[in-house]
Amino acid sequence: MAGEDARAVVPKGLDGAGLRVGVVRARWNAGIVKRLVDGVRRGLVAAGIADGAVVDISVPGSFEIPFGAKVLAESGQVDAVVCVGAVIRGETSHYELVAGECARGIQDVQLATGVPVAFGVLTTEDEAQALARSEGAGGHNVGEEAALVAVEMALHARRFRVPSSSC
Ligand code: DLZ
Repeated sequence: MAGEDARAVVPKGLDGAGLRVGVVRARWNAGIVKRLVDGVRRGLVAAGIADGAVVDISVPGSFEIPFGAKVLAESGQVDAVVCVGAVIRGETSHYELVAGECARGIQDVQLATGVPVAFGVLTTEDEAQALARSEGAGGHNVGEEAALVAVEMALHARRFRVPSSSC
């Protein structure tokens, strides 16, 4: 079983000042998603990104998250997108479809647009697991982790992007 050290260590001094970030959140499992959104805000603030640099949209469910991310990524208004949602396994085959298409779609959007899109979507067996991965300050919160991933990847993109004036 993987322990705490299985998770990515956040690079020291991650500084997102000047970056603009879009957040896409699903309205299914709204209570869990609210906890993830709170985590996203904590992560962005920790990386030096103020609320004014964040644009937030909601979509019906996690299946719609990739489309929301695409709209934001193509808007030219954000340097990275953070996606949050919660897909909780029930008695339905929808779980595989919704979770799988959400993950695939998010990867497609970031590779197609060149705008990093972080996967802060919980895919869990039950609500207890979802609660354990969306904790408050100091606890484990996948939204907070995704916010820091978005900042890190946006900094990589900014560092290696060819300035348009040199084309
Ligand atoms: C349909 C559905 C189901 C069964 N479960 C979830 C879920 O656990 N989490 C979630 O975010 N969305 C779920 N949805 C809704 C789909 O994401 C989508 O909104 C609808 O199928 C309409 O396209």
